[in-house]
Amino acid sequence: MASFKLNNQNLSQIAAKVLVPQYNRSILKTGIVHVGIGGFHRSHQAYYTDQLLHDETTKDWGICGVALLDFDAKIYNTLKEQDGLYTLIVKELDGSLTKSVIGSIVEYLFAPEDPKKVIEKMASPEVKIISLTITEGGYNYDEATGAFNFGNTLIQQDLDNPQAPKTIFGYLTQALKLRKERSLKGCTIQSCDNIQGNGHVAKKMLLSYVRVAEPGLVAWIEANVSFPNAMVDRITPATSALDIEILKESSDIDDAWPVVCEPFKQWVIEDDFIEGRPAWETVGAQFVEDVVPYEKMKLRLLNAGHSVLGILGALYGFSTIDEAASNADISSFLRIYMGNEVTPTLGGLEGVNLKNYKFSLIQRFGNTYIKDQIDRICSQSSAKIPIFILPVVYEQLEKKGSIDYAAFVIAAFAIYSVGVNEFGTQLIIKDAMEIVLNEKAILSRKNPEAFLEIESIFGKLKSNETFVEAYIKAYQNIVQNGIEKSVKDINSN
Ligand code: CS2
Repeated sequence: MASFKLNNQNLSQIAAKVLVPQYNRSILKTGIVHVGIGGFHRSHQAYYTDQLLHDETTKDWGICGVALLDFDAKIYNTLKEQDGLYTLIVKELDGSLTKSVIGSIVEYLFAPEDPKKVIEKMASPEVKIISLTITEGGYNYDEATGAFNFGNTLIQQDLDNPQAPKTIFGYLTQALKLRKERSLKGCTIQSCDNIQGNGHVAKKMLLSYVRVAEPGLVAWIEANVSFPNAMVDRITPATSALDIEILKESSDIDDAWPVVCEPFKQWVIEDDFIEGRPAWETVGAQFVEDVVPYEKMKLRLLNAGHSVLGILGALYGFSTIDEAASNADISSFLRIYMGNEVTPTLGGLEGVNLKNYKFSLIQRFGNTYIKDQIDRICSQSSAKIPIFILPVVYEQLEKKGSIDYAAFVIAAFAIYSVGVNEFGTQLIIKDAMEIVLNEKAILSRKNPEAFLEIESIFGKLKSNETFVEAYIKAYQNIVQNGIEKSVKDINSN
């Protein structure tokens, strides 16, 4: 049987096989502009919003998806050809697939093609929320000092050409300026990235930029724009060619870019939306007063857990997270790291059972159907490690707690950054700091401390004797005895 290209016209045929939007997409207002329409946005916020739009009374919260970077042309073109529609494929724990067509993205823009259009859309009175998944690195701060990085050439270009911005900061500044000039209301800027205090960071970075670019706008932003913090969670690996093929074979849907994800999802949000918000709580999101403990729990256990599995897994020669998680030694390492080093830093979580959370993580990491790519997890580690792992190191050093497992992971990352493991497998270093990581990793073969000299990642850690001692011990153990034996060794200490 022929397959149907996913688009509005074919939706009624597709509905015979798969759940499709049961609401009238053509009457929706665009209340949200979302920047960064990769897999995670589409398995998470766009999914929650799609669920909500099934309630007939909700008509104000369609999403306009913005592709910000040249690199995002493919996803933009796909959404354009498919009228904003895409299939979400949930890989259940028993291997079955739950598929649905998601309809909440009703408009899509490609910023490099028409920056003005994006600025106008962000300034449109019906838009109440500008949400972001721009990755950890997208917030443009120096990991060690927390300061906005004006050295970034794109930022300099935005300061020189405010009307044709390239970065999120240039876009937001122009859009908010228009809102102010036109005496329109403000809006909410909602970060959906894995950063501790993501709303606070978004605000701090935007204001740092605006203070230089448009100083007269600072007070208006402070009074008219809110920046809620949130914890976001749903494991969303990169879509493979096989996923696309299986969807076509099993459901006759020809979708150029479906999204695959795990069944679990969580969204804990601070209720601080200055111009109103969708009732996401009716479809499972939690609104809380203080999201900090939830963020810490997720970043330090799930995201750090991913980095541990990814970095160690790569040195073992694995290519997916479930392979690493099912190795008994790596899995014990992870449990001990979570129990002895992370858990002591997680106070103040009323009503959350940490033991159950950690147990469920081990299950989620082990889901053999997800096949989350180790390459995906290890990519941009220079931005992830300072958020996921180092805060635990600093807190533990302060209270004289254990840091040996964290130091081991950093040593493993130094060895990873050479670009090849002890079995001769090439490792892909996809990182904004790729060159410096590789240079320091090579120097570390003679002097392991060289890696810790990357101050924009490790700050002053190289002068902490306790940490350096644990790091060197781990580094030498891995190099001399191999990754497998050294993981066994540390686990048995
Ligand atoms: C991952 C996250 O990027 C990473 O390293 O840990 O993408 C993770 O899968 C998501 O945050 C899950 O919510």
